[in-house]
Amino acid sequence: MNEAQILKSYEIARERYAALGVDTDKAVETLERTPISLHCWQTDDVVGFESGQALSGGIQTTGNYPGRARNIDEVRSDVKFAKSLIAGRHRLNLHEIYGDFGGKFVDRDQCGPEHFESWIQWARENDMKLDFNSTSFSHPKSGDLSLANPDSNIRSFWIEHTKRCRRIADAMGKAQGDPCIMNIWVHDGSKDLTVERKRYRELLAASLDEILREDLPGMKNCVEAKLFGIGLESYTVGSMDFFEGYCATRKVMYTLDTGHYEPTENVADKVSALLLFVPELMLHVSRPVRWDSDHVTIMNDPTLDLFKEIVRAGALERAHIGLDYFDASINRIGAYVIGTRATQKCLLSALLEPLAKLRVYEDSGCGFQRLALLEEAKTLPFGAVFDYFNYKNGVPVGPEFIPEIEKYEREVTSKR
Ligand code: RNT
Ligand code: ZN
Repeated sequence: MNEAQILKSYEIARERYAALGVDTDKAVETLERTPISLHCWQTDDVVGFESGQALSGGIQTTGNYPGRARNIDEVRSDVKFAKSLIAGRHRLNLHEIYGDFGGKFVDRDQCGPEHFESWIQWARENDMKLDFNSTSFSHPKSGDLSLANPDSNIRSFWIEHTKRCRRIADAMGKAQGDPCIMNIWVHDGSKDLTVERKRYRELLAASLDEILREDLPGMKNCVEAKLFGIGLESYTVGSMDFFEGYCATRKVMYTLDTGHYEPTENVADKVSALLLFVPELMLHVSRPVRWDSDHVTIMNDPTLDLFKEIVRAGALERAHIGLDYFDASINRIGAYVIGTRATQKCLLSALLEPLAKLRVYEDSGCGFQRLALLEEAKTLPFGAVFDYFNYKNGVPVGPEFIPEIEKYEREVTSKR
């Protein structure tokens, strides 16, 4: 598409939306200033730089497409390249195992802000802010239980790790002048029947209370609920009910991973209910296929509905957008870019909903009119607005990013 076509299509789209009371310029501006936290782990199949331990903790990547990032320089290069194909200013979400350990083995109870100095500097140079995650999987002490382990030695090890991670996040937040959001996800659960459901949950709550005790104003905490893990199918300590209660009583941000619910559950419906009782949401936008398979995010109905619910709830400021998928079966940078652009498409589509008019219909009991407009909104010239957004921000429009990724593969990732 050439410039004239993009602008002409956008002009027409702007008028079509304006006729329904929607300001497309405003929607584009909102999209531009809404950061997406890019998950560094899409570049290397969640391996990190600690010791190359096999992925454990109930999560799994499938596929072995060539070109995985093998070290800190390759991860940085891939993130930087992916970012160049995505409009807007974004954040980078790091896990503890991605520290700059300088070739030395640094155990999880030894990590500190010094291992993330170079990331803080790199992020500043590349105009990104950092988010963070403690890492309790892929370690000899991970087992089936970490923060909920009845063995106080193992439990203390993970409490110490998570406390240190909070201090790292605090240092990041202070350095970037904006709170670093740190996610705590633990895989704790049981493969087979357990008669100690309550006991493990008591332990998890107590461990978290201890971890969160230190006042660290440079960071914000979020905790992630889950349905089940591979090899941990019968019981998950940190279930949705557990974390809903925990977040509501402790006033902690809830991490809503779209792959962590029953396959027929409506994840979008949770937004308004949770936001009445928890302070904020962290989203892990993913795509479950039959299970928590972490397929690449696409513009599908569940994701569109999720963002519509956030916009309808007026909750864009209280819902932080992060990605969480790991596909190793296709070009990983391609997967990164498809998923991030798809997330932006879903948010834009939500921002372009003729909400004021729909609400008037709803308030006056006009059920047919409301359904008709919801249907018609689906075929409005959304694509022209998304193309304009990318054009305006100097990134490839439409499928133009495909050859760019092919070139990077030829020149960089295929040589690894
Ligand atoms: C696992 C959780 C968690 C991880 C990342 C790597 O089921 O979704 O968020 O995917 O921390
Ligand atoms: Zn997640």
